[in-house]
Amino acid sequence: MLAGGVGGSRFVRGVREECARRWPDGEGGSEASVTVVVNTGDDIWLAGVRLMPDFDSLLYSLAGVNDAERGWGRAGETERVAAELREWGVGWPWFTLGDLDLGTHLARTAWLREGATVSEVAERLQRRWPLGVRLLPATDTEVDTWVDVADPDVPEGARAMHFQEWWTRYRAALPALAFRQRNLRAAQPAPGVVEAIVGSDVVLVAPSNPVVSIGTILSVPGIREALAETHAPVVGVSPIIGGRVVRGMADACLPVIGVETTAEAVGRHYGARSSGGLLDGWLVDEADAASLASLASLGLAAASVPLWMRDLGTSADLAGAALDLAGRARRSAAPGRPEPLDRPDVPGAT
Ligand code: FO1
Repeated sequence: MLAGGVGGSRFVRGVREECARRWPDGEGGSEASVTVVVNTGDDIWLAGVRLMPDFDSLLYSLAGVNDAERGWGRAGETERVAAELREWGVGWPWFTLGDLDLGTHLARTAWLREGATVSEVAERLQRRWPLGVRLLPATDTEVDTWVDVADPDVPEGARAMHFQEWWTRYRAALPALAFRQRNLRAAQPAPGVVEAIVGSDVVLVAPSNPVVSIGTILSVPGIREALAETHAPVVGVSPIIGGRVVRGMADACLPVIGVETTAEAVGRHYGARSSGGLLDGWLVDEADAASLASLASLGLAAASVPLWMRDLGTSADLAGAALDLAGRARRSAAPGRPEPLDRPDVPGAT
């Protein structure tokens, strides 16, 4: 799977649950093995420590120690150190580093300082809890996303700030001109990423931010190529329902790359693999069923199902619908081949 943090977590938990339903009794509750390629564009050095917000959101959520209400950080968090840091004027006053969460950042930073790579650190962090899935950072290179925002007070008319400042301080309300990932040219997929994509049976694209989460993963040189190469069907889930963002602020990001905030426009933006794009299948909400014919005409296997992930059950149902659509996409690519992933009915399928 390709995933960002907050939007990705629920879907990844749903996939883990659905795999345990379909292929029970393996390690971590299921015989299926799930690898998640995680966005690292939101990562940042702050107050002397390395933060990996999307990775941590997935880690905490899969471990069941996340703050589900806020969508980030640890449950039962306290903020004593954050209060001290504010007194010292270290870090950002609008950005809270919880005490338990800081433990993770300190451990990560210590290991990085000792010479471990980002993916080695990610592996060590995952050893603490039985997650049932493997999390891989998209790249070991620091590709932090920066945002160009219009600023009439500077001679250039624009200034750059880290994505986290734009997102948390300004709640994405400052008009963005462009998103740029640092060091992209030097970046390579982290060890295991290409192998996971090329060697998998199904690739799922989570309903995460198409620009700053999925877009960043795809911009790491080598990842798009792996997705083009894989024999697995690639199926995405729309993060937009009825013209509205499900979670997060993707509606502030999509216009920056000239994409409308609709499920159909995001599907078009990703494009059909048969014509050089990313996807074989695209899952939209029932509210967007009117776009199915037009999506099918692009060469996408498209289906509409309820996309709202209200709880683990609805998240698992959505994961099941994505796997079913993958089965359909695979069958149309290789007719007659037996399909182990299927359940008989995909409601709303065209
Ligand atoms: N989001 C906020 O809106 N305010 C915060 O103070 C904040 C702190 C924070 C600390 C660690 C961490 O891993 C994530 C944190 N987030 C915070 C969430 C994060 O900024 C974004 O939601 C994601 O990067 C976008 O997916």
